[in-house]
Amino acid sequence: MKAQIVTLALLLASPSAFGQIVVDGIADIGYGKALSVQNTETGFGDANIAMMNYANGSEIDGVFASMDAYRVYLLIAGNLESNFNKIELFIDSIPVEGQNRLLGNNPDVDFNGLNRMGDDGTGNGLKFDDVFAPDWYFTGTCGGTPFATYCNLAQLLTAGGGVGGYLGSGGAGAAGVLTAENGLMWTIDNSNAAGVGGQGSGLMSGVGVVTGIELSIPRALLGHVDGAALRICAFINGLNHDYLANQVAGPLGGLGNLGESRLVDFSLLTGDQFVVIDGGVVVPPCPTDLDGDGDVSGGDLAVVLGSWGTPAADLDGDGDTNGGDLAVLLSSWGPCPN
Ligand SMILES: [Ca+2]
Ligand SMILES: [Ca+2]
Ligand SMILES: [Ca+2]
Ligand SMILES: [Ca+2]
Repeated sequence: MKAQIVTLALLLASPSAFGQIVVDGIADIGYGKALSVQNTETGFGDANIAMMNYANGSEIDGVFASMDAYRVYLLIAGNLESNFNKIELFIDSIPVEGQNRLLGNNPDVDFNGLNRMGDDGTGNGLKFDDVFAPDWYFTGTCGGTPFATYCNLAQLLTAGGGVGGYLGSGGAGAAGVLTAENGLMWTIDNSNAAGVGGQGSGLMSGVGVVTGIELSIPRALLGHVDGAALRICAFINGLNHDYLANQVAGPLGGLGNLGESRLVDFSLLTGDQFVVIDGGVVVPPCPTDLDGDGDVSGGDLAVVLGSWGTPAADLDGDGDTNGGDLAVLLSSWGPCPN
């Protein structure tokens, strides 16, 4: 038994041994291959400094995503320039509801930056592809000395008027993870110096980049239920949320920067400017079988105890391993269902 625990402790040194994802700004094995790869040179500067906490350009080289019973994980590979440019994420997590075209009466977050993209009263407003109607908006930014990140989250109700607010400040890499009160976690590793170049338009591949912006968001927060589609549209925007870069996921096929935010219409641009995270199989058959031996027993208990206070055996999605995870484990004690 003692030797078994030592072996488990060694395994825990590498949480990805369980396919688990660690929020640190680096793509984990658990993500599998990228859902989307950039195909367009960035119009917002090619980052070439290779520092984790500073970048001199912005690019989205690819999108990795994964989901478990409690959380959705995202790794937006690339860079976010440390000049307070924005990463904008729109999340379509609830069928039928949401805003295909951004209204002008959404929550005032990040100096009213969300509404800067919305309808100014003349019937415009950033429009997404036809099937995409996001229900949530996340925006992140970074810069300053010392380096810091800031982020906001807002609801996108079908008729507007939802709630939203500032989530807090963080830093870079694993040490800089922001864990908000609502359970959302994010950080950035800005060390990429590869990916697409800075020609401003034209084709180039972002394949191979595995560092960037990483988030973990509780599915309950997003109102996402098993089997529902989960779609994400991500793009880079200017300082005041008023000028879109050409760095979009899915990509633009060589186009230049898109410019004025509230005039952008993704439904008129070739391809899907969103990625789809498979909502079909999200609950593993036996999520508490942490050591994979087919039942929930002492070995799994050892994993939970050995991970105490870390995210390594986070079963209830609150970002660490503690009494809640122990309760989840004990409630499923015994053989895994077939
Ligand atoms: Ca990671
Ligand atoms: Ca929706
Ligand atoms: Ca690059
Ligand atoms: Ca399109």
